[in-house]
Amino acid sequence: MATSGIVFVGVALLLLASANAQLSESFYAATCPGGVQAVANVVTAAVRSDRRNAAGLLRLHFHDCFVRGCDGSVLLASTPGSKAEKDAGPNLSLQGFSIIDQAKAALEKTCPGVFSCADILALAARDAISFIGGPKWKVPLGRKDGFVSLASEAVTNLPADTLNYQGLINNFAKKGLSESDMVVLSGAHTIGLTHCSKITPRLYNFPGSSTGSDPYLNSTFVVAEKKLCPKTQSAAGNFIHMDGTKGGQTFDTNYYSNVLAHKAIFKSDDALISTSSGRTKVLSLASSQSKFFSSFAAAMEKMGRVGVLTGTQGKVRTQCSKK
Ligand code: HEM
Ligand SMILES: *[C@@H]1O[C@H](CO)[C@@H](O)[C@H](O)[C@H]1NC(C)=O
Ligand SMILES: CC(=O)N[C@H]1CO[C@H](CO)[C@@H](O)[C@@H]1O
Repeated sequence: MATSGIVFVGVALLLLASANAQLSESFYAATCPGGVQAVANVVTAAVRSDRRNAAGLLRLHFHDCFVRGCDGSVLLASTPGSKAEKDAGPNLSLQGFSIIDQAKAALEKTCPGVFSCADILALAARDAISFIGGPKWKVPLGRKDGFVSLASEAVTNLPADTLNYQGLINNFAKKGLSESDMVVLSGAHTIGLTHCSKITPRLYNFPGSSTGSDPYLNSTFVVAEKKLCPKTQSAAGNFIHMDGTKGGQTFDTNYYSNVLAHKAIFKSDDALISTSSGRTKVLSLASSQSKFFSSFAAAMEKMGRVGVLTGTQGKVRTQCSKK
């Protein structure tokens, strides 16, 4: 029993290692030479016309990789009787599907049936972030697309914004990502939007608070967020920047400064400085943009390898939303 378990783990590790070895930056050099550039063209045009798209594309790749690996399954539409990842609670606010569809349509014209949706997602995140002045990372290619997309798996695999430090570590560890990767990748929240409903419970009627707001939060920040998110029911769906002190337009270390100043939105952001290990990492990232950029680039390349399908393990979809 124990021996077969060890053999099984050994074989699984070998399979993982060989899947990794099969990804390569030049994967499409012969089969779709202009493909990588074609994706970049579509993505940069979309981000130039609306900078918000950068956040949408980055989050799309993250959600893809955390549910069944980076296999494009986040793009699949629900089918009768089966609710897909994109229709799960945590995913309802995902953005950028139409940009991926546009890139895919361009690729299907020049090299039909060759370029996977999972690879488009990985490239799109990289191209979008580098276009807005963030770091640029390598994107080895050759991912295949999966066939399965289940809303229930999105709920169980994506980290909840209520997790504490150990909960976040455990969630990332299930994807083979380290504590450091987790702290570094959380820095993605330097851009992008969230809903007022995510912070209003901390602004009004906070349990046990004499002022009504969460005493952990900086009081100047509370005043500013209350203006953006009034107590009314209708304001719950209003959008606010996750980086509420610098406008959330630039990819920089300001997320970590917010966390240190108690000006971040989620409990999971606060959690990063709730242990001495996390606090040390946050202080270091907050103090050096070049350190943040190089660490983020390395962690994104690592995230892009999570659970990838290669070779005959999956297929290349011709339409990213359809099996
Ligand atoms: C550490 C655990 C994480 C938690 C708990 C978390 C949670 C969230 C939540 C709750 C939102 C707002 C959703 C909404 O209001 O509709 C959000 C947005 C976002 N997240 Fe995360 N996230 C995490 C990690 C990541 C990672 C690793 C990345 C990318 C590498 C990422 C990228 C983003 C981006 C870019 C947005 C904004 C999307 C937009 O503006 O359209 N997040 N996240
Ligand atoms: C809260 O933030 C303001 C600036 O926005 C700062 O002046 C103040 O010192 C902060 N409060 C605390 C308790 O750190
Ligand atoms: C807009 C929306 O439906 N948001 C949901 C996102 O997911 C969380 C659970 O992770 C729900 O509580 C929100 O209602």
